[in-house]
Amino acid sequence: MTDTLFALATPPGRGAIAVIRLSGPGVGAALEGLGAGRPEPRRAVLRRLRHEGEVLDEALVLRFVAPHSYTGEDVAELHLHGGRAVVEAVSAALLELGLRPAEAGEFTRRAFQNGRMDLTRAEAVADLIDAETAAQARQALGQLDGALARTYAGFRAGLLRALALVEAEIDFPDEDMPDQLAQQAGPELDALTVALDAALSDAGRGERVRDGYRAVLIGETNAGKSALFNALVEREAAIVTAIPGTTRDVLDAELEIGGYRVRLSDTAGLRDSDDPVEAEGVRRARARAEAADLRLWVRGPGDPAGAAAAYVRPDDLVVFSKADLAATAPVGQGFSVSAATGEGLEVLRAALADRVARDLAGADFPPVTRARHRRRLEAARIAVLAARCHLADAPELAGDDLRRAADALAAVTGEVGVEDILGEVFSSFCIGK
Ligand SMILES: Nc1nc2c(ncn2[C@@H]2O[C@H](COP(=O)(O)OP(=O)(O)O)[C@@H](O)[C@H]2O)c(=O)[nH]1
Ligand SMILES: [Mg+2]
Repeated sequence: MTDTLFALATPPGRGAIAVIRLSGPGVGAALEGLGAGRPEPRRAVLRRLRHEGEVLDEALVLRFVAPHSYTGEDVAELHLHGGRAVVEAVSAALLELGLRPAEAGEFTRRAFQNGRMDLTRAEAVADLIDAETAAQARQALGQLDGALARTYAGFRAGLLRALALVEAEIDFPDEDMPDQLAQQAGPELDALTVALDAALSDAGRGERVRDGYRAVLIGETNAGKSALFNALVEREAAIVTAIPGTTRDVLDAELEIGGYRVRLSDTAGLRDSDDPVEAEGVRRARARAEAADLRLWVRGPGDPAGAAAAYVRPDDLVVFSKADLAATAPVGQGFSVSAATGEGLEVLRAALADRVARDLAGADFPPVTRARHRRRLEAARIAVLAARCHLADAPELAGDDLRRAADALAAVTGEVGVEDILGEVFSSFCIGK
């Protein structure tokens, strides 16, 4: 039998209100045990909560009756006065009444298990709670609304139509229409491949919105990268000295630019070094330059094109640093900035915001927000391509391929293969959700 859970749903510590949430078959009994009776569902009522003769708090009590609740079970919310002592006392009373403290994500996990939401919506709940920028929240809300689940359901519907044709062919192989199957199921699979490609080729847009867009500063030693990094992140995060090779480790900082989350990295100047520590720093700098979504090539006055040039792509930003020192205007396209005086920084920030918005803003598909989704989409795509090859000559194999593809997509929303993915999905939740 399922047990009954409780958890503090609001942040721990002192506050105006603290909400403890209860879920499970024992909620009604627990409310009675606290002297709150069984309030009418969905009506906020003020109740004096007591335990063993002691008054614990005067609280607003809200009751939901299964299945019409967040978890699909009986649920209650106790809106307490937000002091530690009150929360402790009520928690202790609930423990004595036989309730169990919830683990991270357990409420939402029950909501999923009771069919209140699919896995993509459960993940959207976690993303919305974690959202720090407007774009992250927008994306999570879109996913919560079921946009992702509907897209994947559409893919699956196409697969099942193709599968029905294949199975008809297997069941009635002697019908005298040799090419019919390939003719009918072929276009369906081709359309599906195009759709899966489009969903996959969004260049990690959804993951970037969620986890941060990766921008990296690269250039020669002493180009002024660390000084610019500090100016952009508005604190003395990196050490700046006149000694070439000061920066070794990659330094990361999170920025919010134009409503998007950006992870900016400062790196070691790219040069060959006999110092094994610096050489390792340069190796890491090169790896980051390769992997980033955008490189800012920082060039000091008179810096040669140097090693960084090899990593710069046509769309990257070129930044001419130390504008306060430069005797003559730099040659070529780029942004002139001075970390020392702040000159040009706003223009550079605006250009960065434009770039991030251009790379991350809308596309036709609801974005793939997690590596978990991407892996399944890729598996589905491979299986569909295999089915396409087998369609004409080996319908049994094509049928197997299509079932594999359908299962891969169903795993995204949690309709099959559920047990092994639940831990992956719910481990990142906070307690009380
Ligand atoms: N005048 C001036 N000096 C700068 C500016 N930015 C950096 N520097 C100096 O250039 C040197 C190297 O700077 P740093 O940021 O450590 O370069 P990095 O090796 O590319 O990280 C230091 O002596 C800084 O004080 C700037 O905007 N103006
Ligand atoms: Mg540096």
